[in-house]
Amino acid sequence: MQQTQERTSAVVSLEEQFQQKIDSEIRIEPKDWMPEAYRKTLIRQIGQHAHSEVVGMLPEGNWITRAPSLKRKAILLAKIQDEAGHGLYLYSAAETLGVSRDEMIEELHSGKAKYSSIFNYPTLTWADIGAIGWLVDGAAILNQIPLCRCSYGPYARAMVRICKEESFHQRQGFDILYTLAQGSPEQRAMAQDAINRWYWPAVMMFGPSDADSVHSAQSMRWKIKRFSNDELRQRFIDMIAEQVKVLGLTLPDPDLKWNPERGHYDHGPINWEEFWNVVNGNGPCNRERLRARREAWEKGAWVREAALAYAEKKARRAAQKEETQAA
Ligand code: FAQ
Repeated sequence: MQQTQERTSAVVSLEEQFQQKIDSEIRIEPKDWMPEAYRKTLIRQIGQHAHSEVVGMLPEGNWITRAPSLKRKAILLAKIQDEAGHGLYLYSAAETLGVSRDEMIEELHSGKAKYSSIFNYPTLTWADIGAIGWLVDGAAILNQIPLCRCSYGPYARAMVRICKEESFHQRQGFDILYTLAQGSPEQRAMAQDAINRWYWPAVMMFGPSDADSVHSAQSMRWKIKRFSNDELRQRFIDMIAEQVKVLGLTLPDPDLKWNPERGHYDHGPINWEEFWNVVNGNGPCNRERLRARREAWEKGAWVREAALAYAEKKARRAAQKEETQAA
């Protein structure tokens, strides 16, 4: 009995020490003690973030062969490759928490792990590539800059480079829309239509409202998240409401209005039914996206096998060489 009590108080004090480190802005590193729930929350969030980067390549990949010029094609290819890189940094960051990449990928393919709702919408025209860059990368940056100060070291460090690349992505998206907005009436209409379709899904990317966000309070205590979903969403709306004026286009929200008392834009109601429908697998492209990822995984099996065989052969040769030298 006394032993159990001693063990319990030892655990409590470990938790207290852990929280003190967080409160003093000391980073948590992979070998440090951490509560199991902290580890699980990070695996969930970083894993979902990595999956979002990788699934996020699909809607844009749809336009590589149809980009309107060689220059646009080269830029789009570079952007999509950046997203693949972001996925890799993030899978590596999650692996430091004791989960394997294969386990995470299996969870994505089985539908157990989520990825961002935004990537379940189709890219119907070239202007959608501009809207993704401007709105989706714009939302991603606002959400990710505070993650550079996340309490978990490997995640925070991965986010620094990711954020630098995301700001180039947003600029290229804005540039596509700006060019279209200055073009023919048809091009301008195409840009407006893309904004009309992508604006609300981008607003929803920040997750459920604070009242419905199950993880926010604890994640903020642990300084994984620094701001709530609604705070970041409001920043996004304030930013986009100003930038759209430069494009000379509009946002599809008749209730959008500057509120001088709040110092923010007021906005219309968010369609949460649509959000949960998409999150729960019933958006316009959920099935198509998962099918594409599973197929890519199966088709890439020979590459993984070849890389493994090569690594094993190399290790065997190195061992043989060592034996010969020792003899
Ligand atoms: N979609 O309690 P909360 C990008 C889920 S990267 C789907 O508020 P939390 C780059 C949530 O997981 C975009 N599910 O959760 C790019 C939870 O479910 P669970 C991705 C969502 O974690 C650009 C439940 O709802 N960015 O765009 C969504 O505290 C262009 C309750 O929610 C990140 O992942 C959603 N939108 O806050 C690539 C950033 N929102 O797990 C290519 C890191 C919520 O209990 C092209 N993640 N859920 O089953 C985060 O900051 C947070 O995880 C939030 C959600 C803010 C997304």
